[in-house]
Amino acid sequence: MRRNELITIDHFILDMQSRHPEATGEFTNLMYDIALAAKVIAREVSRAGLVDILGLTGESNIQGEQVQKLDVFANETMIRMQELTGRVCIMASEEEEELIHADEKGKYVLIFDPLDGSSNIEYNVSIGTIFAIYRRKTPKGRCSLVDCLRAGNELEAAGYVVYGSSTMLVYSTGHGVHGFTLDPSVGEFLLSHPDIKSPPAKYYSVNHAYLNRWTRGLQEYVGWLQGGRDDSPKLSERYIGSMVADFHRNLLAGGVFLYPGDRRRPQGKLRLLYEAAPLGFISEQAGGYASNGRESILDVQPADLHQRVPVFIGDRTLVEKAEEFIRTFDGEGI
Ligand code: FDP
Repeated sequence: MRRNELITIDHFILDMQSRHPEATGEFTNLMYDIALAAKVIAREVSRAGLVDILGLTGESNIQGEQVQKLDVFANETMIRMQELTGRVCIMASEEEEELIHADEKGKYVLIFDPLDGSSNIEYNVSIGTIFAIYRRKTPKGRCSLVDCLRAGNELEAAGYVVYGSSTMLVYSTGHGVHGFTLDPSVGEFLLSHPDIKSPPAKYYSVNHAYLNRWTRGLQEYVGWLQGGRDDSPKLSERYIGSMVADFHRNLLAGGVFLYPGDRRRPQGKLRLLYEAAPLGFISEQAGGYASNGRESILDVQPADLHQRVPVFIGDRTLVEKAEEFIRTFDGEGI
């Protein structure tokens, strides 16, 4: 990027496409559609706090439109932006029990979490959208569950949008990770973070409230992160409680995010297809690593659409260290 050069996400994606002569432009258009959906959701997120002031908590707003909860709005926006374009054959959303069939001729499979961190929506705390794109597996006709139950190492692209102090879209097609910041005055995502590589870790992020339910290995590991041994990295802690926001901060500032399994929930809380695999893909592209504590998250073959998985993601050395602690104390309870 030349100094002071403004590169919109559309130009950037088109430029990437021109490096692949075999590309038909369909993927490019799919990415445009996602960026557009992100802008629409960002607009609504930025107005969320006004709902009470303007008295829009009833059935309809001043334009006579139905007022929707933000997570429902985000989900419908993602679906509406994709279902009629002919680019996507099937979709799966964290908000939907069932698959969403789109165009039989569509080449791509879109999996998304429309509004991650939803418990933070009401409090003006950062939230996000996560997306994963696979190529269809079924050669032709209607796509089905087999097109969606895919390991992260089959991803064509993945990304997320964080609605924070500004809105950022970050994505990767397997050729580095690139970040774009929304300039609301012109309504464009502008390239602000080309080729992101995570710096050495400063932070660890985990919900300490569950400490008493953790296994011995996990307790020892977190103690090590904090500075319990001579070789400890002595990190500071940051935990927002929106995975996208926690992940994003650690990606840029350096760090590791954990949502492990525990005695009550051995598989943790986070979803493999909607959260762990796409962010794992981004992390690896930025020089990090994502594990379930035993193996790469990208190698986990989902058996169920809404499957959960323990997550250790971010700085490679620190995630590998988590695997080491878990192996060392394997079988030891609390
Ligand atoms: P939320 O329930 O608010 O939607 O995906 C679920 C998630 O948020 C993640 O974004 C977040 O990291 C995690 O749950 C927070 O869970 P805890 O409250 O258990 O820490």
